[in-house]
Amino acid sequence: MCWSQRGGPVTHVFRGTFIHSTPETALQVLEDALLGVDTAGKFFMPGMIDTHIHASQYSYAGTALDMPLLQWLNTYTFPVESHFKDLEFAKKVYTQVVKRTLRNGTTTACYFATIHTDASLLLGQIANDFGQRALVGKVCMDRNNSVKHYRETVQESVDETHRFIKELLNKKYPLVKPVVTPRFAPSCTEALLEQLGTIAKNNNLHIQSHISENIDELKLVKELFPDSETYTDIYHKFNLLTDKTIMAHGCHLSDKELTVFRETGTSLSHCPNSNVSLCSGILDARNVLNHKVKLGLGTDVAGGYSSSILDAVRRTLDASKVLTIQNPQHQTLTFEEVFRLATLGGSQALSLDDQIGNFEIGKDFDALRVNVAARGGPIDLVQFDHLTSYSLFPPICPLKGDDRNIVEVFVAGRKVVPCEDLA
Ligand code: XAN
Repeated sequence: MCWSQRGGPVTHVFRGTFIHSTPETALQVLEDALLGVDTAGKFFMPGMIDTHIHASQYSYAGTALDMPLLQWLNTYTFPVESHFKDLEFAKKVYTQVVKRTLRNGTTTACYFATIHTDASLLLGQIANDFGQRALVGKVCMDRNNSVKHYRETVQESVDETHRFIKELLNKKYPLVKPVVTPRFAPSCTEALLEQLGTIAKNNNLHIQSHISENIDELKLVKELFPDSETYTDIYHKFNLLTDKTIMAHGCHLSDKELTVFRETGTSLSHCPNSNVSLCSGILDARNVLNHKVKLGLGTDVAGGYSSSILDAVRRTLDASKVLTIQNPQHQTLTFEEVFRLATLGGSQALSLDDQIGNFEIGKDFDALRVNVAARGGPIDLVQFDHLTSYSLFPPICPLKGDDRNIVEVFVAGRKVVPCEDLA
């Protein structure tokens, strides 16, 4: 740690040529110099990674949380998602969600779109235009008895998935990739799951889906797939569990299933806001980590009502503390562990940790510049005057701060917040 002459730590170091005047020299040129700046209350942290978010559900985030998962899907989600065949509507919502999540410090997002290929391609284009790193999934589902016009045949789903992958890759967006997206086992027949496993394998693509979120869902899965011993076995059987697979929720996975996750390199997205908002369950994240399963955080908009990973950090701590209240032997997650889940953990969960997740040499500069005492922000100066250690700044911001404290956002070295409104 370097300290400035005024006693505060040097929090910014700029490298380059500096030109100034001194009492002795009218113009002093300092070539290839390092300038340390003492800006108390400001720091850089890695960009946050949302490992599970439904871009199409952003349109009703913060409403409609009065039902458990299966009824919620049938009543709200499927009718809303069916509207995304309208590209104007899709453009409006996808522009909002990309702008908002970037503003919230999400430098990488793993998105579910809808079954509509052109609207899903549009989401990829919008993420690229605004400079967000993104995995984008065209949703696949050939089973839906409640909203019959919102489903595909196996052949349509397979053909459109091929088209989606081909057209998105042809765009050559540097930071946007396609992800094979079977919605979840209850929405897909075995025939479709099998084909999607093959497509992902042949194209070496990421895969995303949901698993073991809610008890009624588990019962439905048993009815629909009577030959599979566990929920995990269904995906495993069709080659959908790989080291590029991310499964959301997993609240009710057994230790045996978590072992399959570890063996296959499959990761989990912890979505604590959604898990509580839809009364689905509480993931024991400590147990997941003990099983050495890769774990990241997800907002799961709109089962989760917040599109901020800072919210997911808080909810993850709360969920862990609830488990400790229920069982004092439970080893509560620490703030530091949860901070890691929001950043490096997310990058590992998406198998992007060779590129992002922290400031190790060789990685891309996906970063947030944070100002604890941002003017008009939620943290009062008087509080942080009481702090004696600069090491307390990082915790206070994720726990009390919000987007007002995130003054700049960089993705792959490009400043994307503040940004020109491209819409
Ligand atoms: N399972 C789901 N869970 C969830 O939280 N949101 C969804 O859209 C969904 N689809 C299947």
